[in-house]
Amino acid sequence: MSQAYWNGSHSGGKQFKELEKEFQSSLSLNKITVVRVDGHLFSKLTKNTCVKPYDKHFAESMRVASESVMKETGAMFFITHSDETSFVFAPVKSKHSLYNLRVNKIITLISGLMSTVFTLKFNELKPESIGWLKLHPSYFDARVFQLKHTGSIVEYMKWRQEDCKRNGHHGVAKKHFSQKQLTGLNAQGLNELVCDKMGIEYGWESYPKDYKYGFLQYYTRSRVVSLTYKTIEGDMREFVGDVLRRRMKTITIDFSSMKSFNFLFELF
Ligand SMILES: Nc1nc2c(ncn2[C@@H]2O[C@H](COP(=O)(O)OP(=O)(O)OP(=O)(O)O)[C@@H](O)[C@H]2O)c(=O)[nH]1
Ligand SMILES: [Mg+2]
Repeated sequence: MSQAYWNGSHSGGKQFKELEKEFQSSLSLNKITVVRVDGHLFSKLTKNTCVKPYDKHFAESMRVASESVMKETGAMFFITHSDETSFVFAPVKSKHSLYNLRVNKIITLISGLMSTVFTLKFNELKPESIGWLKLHPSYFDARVFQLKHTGSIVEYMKWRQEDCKRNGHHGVAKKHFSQKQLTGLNAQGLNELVCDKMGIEYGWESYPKDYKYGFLQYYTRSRVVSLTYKTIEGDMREFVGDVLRRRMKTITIDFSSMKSFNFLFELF
């Protein structure tokens, strides 16, 4: 019979906890928090399982996974395009919120949840992808940072949308032009190629707005909400009235042509 090894207190435990602490950090109070997740090596996943350059099932899987993270974590809203989503959290008031503000917890739990829900949804919408997924599990990286001012959020979202447009142009261009023809083209060159030089049928305008601009999903609050903004379709839409319960809304905004961001600040 083997000798019992447990003596009630492991003297090494304290030492290992100290080692763990070396790589632990916490977020600050009273700042806006942004967590961005991005699919790890999703070029391979999409190349082998998705319609090019835009696959509505892939986009829906991203939306559903992002929504589940928003519900679980209490993020105020998220923006998403391609294989990435940015979650925006209101200034943190208590150190007991958002996984006690522990960076390791935040990025691992959010990327874990995103990966699980994305895989389930993707497999449900594209059952034929199961063979690929079993050999190459799909999962996300995550990073977190904080901002002092609400204005910086707008700048951040504009930046991500530029990325969305550039990737979108590239995706459309790749479908119609050889790599040789695209070599050396910068973002502006790609933009001109896709928006000006191609027929309307195959051109930029014919692609879904989610692909071209990404989209934003948020909760309306249980108070009077008055939002006015220019939609991608060009019309002014207004939501005014008492909203008695939290409702999820999905909208698409062209940040580059947007004049007022008041509705975003209403969310804070
Ligand atoms: N076919 C297809 N590809 C898509 C779609 N959405 C995103 N992608 C692809 O997803 C990839 C995302 O690019 P990145 O995140 O830069 O590259 P990655 O391979 O994920 O690499 P890392 O993020 O660095 O791990 C690009 O290759 C896009 O073309 C889609 O709807 N259809
Ligand atoms: Mg990626």
